[in-house]
Amino acid sequence: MNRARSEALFAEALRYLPGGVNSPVRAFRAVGGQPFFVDRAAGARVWTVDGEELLDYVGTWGPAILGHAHPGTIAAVKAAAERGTSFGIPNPLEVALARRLCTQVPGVQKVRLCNSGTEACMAAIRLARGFTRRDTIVKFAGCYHGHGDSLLVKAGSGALTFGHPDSAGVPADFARHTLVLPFNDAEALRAAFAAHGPSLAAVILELVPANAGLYLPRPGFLELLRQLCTQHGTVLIADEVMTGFRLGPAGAQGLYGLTPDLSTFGKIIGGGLPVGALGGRADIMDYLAPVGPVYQAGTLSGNPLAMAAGLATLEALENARAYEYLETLGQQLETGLNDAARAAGVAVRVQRRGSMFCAYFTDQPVWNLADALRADRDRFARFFHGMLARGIYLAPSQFEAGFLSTAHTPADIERTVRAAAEVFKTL
Ligand code: KE4
Repeated sequence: MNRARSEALFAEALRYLPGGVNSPVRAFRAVGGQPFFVDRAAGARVWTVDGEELLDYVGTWGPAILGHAHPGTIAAVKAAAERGTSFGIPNPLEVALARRLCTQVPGVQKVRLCNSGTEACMAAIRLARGFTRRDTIVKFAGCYHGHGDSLLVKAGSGALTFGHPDSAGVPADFARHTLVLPFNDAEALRAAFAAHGPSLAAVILELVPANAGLYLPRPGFLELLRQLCTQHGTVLIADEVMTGFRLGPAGAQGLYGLTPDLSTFGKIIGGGLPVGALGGRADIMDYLAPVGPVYQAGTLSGNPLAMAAGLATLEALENARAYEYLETLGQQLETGLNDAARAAGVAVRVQRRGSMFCAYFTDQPVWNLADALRADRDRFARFFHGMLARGIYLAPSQFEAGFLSTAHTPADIERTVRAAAEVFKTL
């Protein structure tokens, strides 16, 4: 495929943007080669500036659950834009989206809207610390909660030692307030609460971790976490930026029957426009300024365009049998890929929840980051490029999830499985 236009654009981008991108994963560093540039997108497809049509399983990293340029979303954004693009004044659309989030997610009594998942997770940590007057937080290795300093922390040397910065520029003093545990490790969780329970402000997690591929909570793990947080007065924060309204009308917490104290959202609730949200127990949320002492603010928070796009998306999800359809497509893709890999004699495990999936190049189940790191990244990279050459765009990293939309069809899945069967034979 001749990607001369993308290559020229990337050369120019490198002059003005670090790595030529505005978010690292887009640079294809994990799979090699250069990124293509998109011209437009519609439904389950994107078209590159070189005229290539690609079947898209990234879906702008989650927001495009209805497919790209969904007519209802576009119409809503156009109508809102005619009335002004930003006010910085309370507007009816932000109340409407807040009402919908509080209505659809039982544990959410109040929300604060912001402009990214990172903002929402940063604010959730600050709010939990302000509410409990404690400093220490717990996160799990492999879970990503945006690029806030307290959360760019990797595990310390021992399972119970405090974290170290996972990025340059994060002071060690910040990281030492973060304890990083292995996901799905009940003993480590019990030990952490036994050792630090009274000083733990919050535990934050993805209920279905999908930033190291995709793995699932072991039976009982979430229930244990809920019980320990309640017992110690620790705020349980469910980061549903990716899973919120992706895995069901009440997100992953609805699926697993978990009631967190706070939840964060993003992606789908903005219909592809910049958005984030923090929500949960009213007694905690009312610690936020201007009511309480925990400061959080944003020029574009509650922006009418993002609100209109998010409302249109959530309304479309509510009126269609969307989640049943997405589950059917997901089963077809998971079965098809696993069967094709087995037939080719290639060690691949497709792990999935609903319309989120990951093809790990390993023959062992993946329950945490350590398991995920055993996957064969080089083989994944060759698979990625083999599929791209066949017009199928997967997430450009073994440690990302793929996303289905209601715009994908069973014929798209059949085509994808046929292409994978060909590529598996070349690996
Ligand atoms: P944003 O700040 O990117 O809106 O959200 C951060 C975030 C928080 N929590 C979870 C569970 C997330 O998945 C994310 C962002 N997800 C990545 C995909 N792995 C966004 C893609 C990117 O960083 O370019």
